[in-house]
Amino acid sequence: MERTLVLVKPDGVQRGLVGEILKRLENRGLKLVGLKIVFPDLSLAQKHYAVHEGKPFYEGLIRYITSGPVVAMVWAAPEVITAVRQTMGATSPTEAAPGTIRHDFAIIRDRNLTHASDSVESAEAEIAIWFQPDEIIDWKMTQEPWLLHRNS
Ligand code: FUP
Repeated sequence: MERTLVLVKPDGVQRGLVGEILKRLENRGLKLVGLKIVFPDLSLAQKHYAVHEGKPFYEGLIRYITSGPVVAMVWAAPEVITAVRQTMGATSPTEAAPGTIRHDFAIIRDRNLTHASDSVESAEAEIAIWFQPDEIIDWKMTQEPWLLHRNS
């Protein structure tokens, strides 16, 4: 099943929004298969944001993600990457649709609360950066037939 990495960034943790963000993802029927709190060091941050190295905003982004604890999660579902990014909303909160997390709880791009993987390849690479394989728990969700079974 498709998986994605979600981070509640230091602003989300400091503002007490972990439960709210987790609840919104649970409400969609996604399956939580990994969860931990991490205070990212420079090396972890650099690995995570390697694709942005050299860009004008890179140094600030590294300072932001290493400024406090982050809650890292892995979620699984069909099309979970698209579903989670839809629930997060656009990168800039003022461009995010009403009802999305970034619209509802943030106002500037530099404090946009969350990270979510943007492709299958980046999801698998990012999960490997943040989690050991034995920290991912596959389990059967009892409500799965009511969420995922197709009619044909
Ligand atoms: P997203 O996929 O929505 O997290 O956004 P991006 O991968 O494009 O950007 C990663 C992070 O870099 C975003 F959370 C915000 C930050 N960023 C900037 O600070 N300035 C920019 O010009 C672009 C992105």
